[in-house]
Amino acid sequence: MDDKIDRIVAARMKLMERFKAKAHEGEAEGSGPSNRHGMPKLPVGQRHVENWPVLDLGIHPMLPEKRWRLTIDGAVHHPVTLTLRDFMELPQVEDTSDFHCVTTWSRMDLAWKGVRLADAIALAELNEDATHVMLHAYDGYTTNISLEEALKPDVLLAHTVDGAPLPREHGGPVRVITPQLYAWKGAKWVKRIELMVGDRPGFWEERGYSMSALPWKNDRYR
Ligand SMILES: Nc1nc2c(c(=O)[nH]1)N[C@H]1C(S)=C(S)[C@@H](COP(=O)(O)O)O[C@H]1N2
Ligand SMILES: [Mo]
Repeated sequence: MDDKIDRIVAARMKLMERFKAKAHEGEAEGSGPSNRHGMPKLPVGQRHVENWPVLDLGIHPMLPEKRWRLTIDGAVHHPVTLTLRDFMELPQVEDTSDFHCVTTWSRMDLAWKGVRLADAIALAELNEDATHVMLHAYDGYTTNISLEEALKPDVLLAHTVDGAPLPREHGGPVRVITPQLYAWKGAKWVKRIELMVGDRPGFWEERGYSMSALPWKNDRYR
């Protein structure tokens, strides 16, 4: 199993070195018509895919409803742990958004249903000095997001996509999506939302990926 992760990491590091070897001076934004935020629908350095690739560390945890829990803790006044039933009773929203992977594919117009990450965080009443969020997942994955990005209304804890329950390989029963950041910031099989005072790198960020991950700035690595 560790061998498999090592191979995945090595492939990603090779991609990172290739990207860094090229000049990206002055590059920004992207191409095509604008999205709803006034940014080009296809960010710089990305290409469209019609399929939806599965990208992760090769571990797809089995999470029966009985075992699934979501904890919101860290720099909060009231840490909470939700069952799947508690979670499904939170306000539900629907939103169609795009998905940009740092390995250069973009999958457009996925129709999501779920709970706003902002609403889940509000349940725990975050401390005034909280600045970042660490997402922890059931496969051991972690990723960090600034609170400003995490609270955007299209950042969802998603359980449904294109009208069907989110498949296990895409992070079901519940994953995070971050349509305005590269998709590695959206933890599949999310387990814990840790509010932080200050920033700290997650799995890929420790290995050289960007802390901020802004697709329209070609902000992939650091
Ligand atoms: N738990 C977990 N979440 C994860 C990952 C992972 O390895 N584990 N990979 C990230 C990466 S790099 C991408 S591009 C997207 C891929 O989501 P998909 O497999 O549904 O396309 O999930 C992100 N979230
Ligand atoms: Mo990715």
